Amino acid sequence: MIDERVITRGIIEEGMRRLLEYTQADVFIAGAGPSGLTAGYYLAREGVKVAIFERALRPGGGMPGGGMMFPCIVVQEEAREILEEIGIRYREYEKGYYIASSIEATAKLVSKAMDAGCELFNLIEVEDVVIKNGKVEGLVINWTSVSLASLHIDPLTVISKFVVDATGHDAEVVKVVERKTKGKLLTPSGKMLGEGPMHADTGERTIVEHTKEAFPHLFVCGMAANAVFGGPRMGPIFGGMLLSGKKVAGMIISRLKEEK
Ligand code: 48F
Repeated sequence: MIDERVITRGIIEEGMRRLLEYTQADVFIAGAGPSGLTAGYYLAREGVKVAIFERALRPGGGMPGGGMMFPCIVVQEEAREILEEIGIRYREYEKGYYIASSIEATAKLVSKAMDAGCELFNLIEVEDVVIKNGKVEGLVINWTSVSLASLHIDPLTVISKFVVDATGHDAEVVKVVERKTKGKLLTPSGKMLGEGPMHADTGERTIVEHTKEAFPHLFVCGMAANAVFGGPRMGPIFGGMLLSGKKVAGMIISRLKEEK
């Protein structure tokens, strides 16, 4: 006989155990879109203790929706090796343009990241950061349902050595830091420079260049990088997102070694 009480106890105990395990980590990533998932994979692969907090019910951000709901993504030559590494099948559409299923790409990024040891919490959103000693030292999190229902309920705090803002177009974590530090970001003006209109070629290039530290110990990757350091959007070409996630992981791995 299946005992409902065991199911209930198992779910509550295991869910709590997982969250308790991540009250402290090396790296927390806000957002489980393509760039955050790629960053999580490359960090976890090197033994870094990392978790992603995702506001939505399902991970993937803008990836599963492909382009205007056609379930396909385009990836350019520079990022083909990441498709290979993650095991995403693709075909060459025109020279240097590869097409993959947006659903398969999302599923395999999630699977690879979690297999490598990256923990993923859905339905939790990042609403603020901890700043101590002039640097970001953690995240302030709450259940997504709390803000959806406009409930006045205090959040909880988790502590990490580094944070990655992978929240996409809105760069939500950097935005809150900009506001609370009154414009002390590591951008030329100290403020967010904002995203520009569509230009796929420039956007794909700048997104990788702009993948860097936006405030001490707070990095940006993916579309958030162009929103913070100023660059155009690029639509459903995803090479830049994958390359940006890989780049931010490499930068943080170096810093973790330097600051040991
Ligand atoms: O938007 P998203 O997919 O970000 P990305 O990795 O990729 C961008 C592309 O999908 C696309 C594009 C391609 O050319 O431009 O837009 O940069 O994923 C961001 C994820 O972050 C979650 C959000 O639900 C989404 O899954 N998110 C946003 N704000 C928060 C958050 C927050 N405050 N806390 C937790 N998750």
